[in-house]
Amino acid sequence: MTAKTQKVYNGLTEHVSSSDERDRIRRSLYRTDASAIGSVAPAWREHWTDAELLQYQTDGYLAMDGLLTPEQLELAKTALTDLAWRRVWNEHVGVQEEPHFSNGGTDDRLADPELRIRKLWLFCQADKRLGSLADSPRLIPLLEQLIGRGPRMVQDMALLKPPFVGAEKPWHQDTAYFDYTPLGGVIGVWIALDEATVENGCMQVIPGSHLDGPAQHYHVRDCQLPDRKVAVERAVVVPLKPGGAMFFSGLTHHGTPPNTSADRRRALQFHYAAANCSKMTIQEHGQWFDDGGAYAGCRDWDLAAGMSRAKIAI
Ligand SMILES: O=C(O)CCC(=O)C(=O)O
Repeated sequence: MTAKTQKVYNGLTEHVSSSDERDRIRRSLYRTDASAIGSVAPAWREHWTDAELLQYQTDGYLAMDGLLTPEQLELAKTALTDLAWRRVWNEHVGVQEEPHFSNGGTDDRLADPELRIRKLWLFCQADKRLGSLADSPRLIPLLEQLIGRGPRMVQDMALLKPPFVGAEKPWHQDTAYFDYTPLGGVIGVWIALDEATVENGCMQVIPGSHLDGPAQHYHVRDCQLPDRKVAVERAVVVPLKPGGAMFFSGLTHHGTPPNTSADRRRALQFHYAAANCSKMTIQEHGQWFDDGGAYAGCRDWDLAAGMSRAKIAI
């Protein structure tokens, strides 16, 4: 008898929702009403104000339009197209097709191969144009006000949520995926390259959720917070203009709804760890993300012998 090898979750969802499920997700797990719009500073400034810094502490996120200059914005979009067509590449770059397509789905409206990509990652070494955005002098001082001097970039990715078929990224905390401690030292910077709207799947966050600390994550449609634990009534949407950015704590609950619109929604996302952060083991991670002794984080690829994965009872 041959042993069945089980594919280990690698941080990429393969789930494809039916259109009914997409509708249910949009309606029941995300906000669409204008009363739930988060605040966004209207233009780039070198520093956050004291009031904004206080807001970051209480809400766990801050947003600002205009982080990228129009030139940087064009350069970022061109660089992603070059990656999508592998005109720029190295062996470390990762690419994930939108699960709709990798599971055999088709869509005649999306003939351009770039519109079939969900995610690219680890490209900053291969493409210095993108690398220079991650340590841009327009970004770093804003970041340092939030996590102190000398942050290290620990992840670079682009999320390209295609039109019509772009799947949800379910609600989660990024620290469920990272192995840096202290958890509060990890911060994400999500930069819109197209206008990010409620319709095409802009970021949604639960203000203040970072203050509750790490929460259990399970495999449902992705590694995520259980749907019934999402405080949708407290959620706010964070629409951004092209070049706008959201800075958010690695403990902030966030997600993006499916893209059912005709517009694509490209974004860059860089994560940084504060200078005092260090790596932790999977066992230490499992102490934060624990469900009665079973592992309830998202680092399945690290799971050690003897550790079991927590299962959700729906
Ligand atoms: O851009 C998106 O759709 C979601 C990004 C995100 O939250 C993540 O990759 O952790």
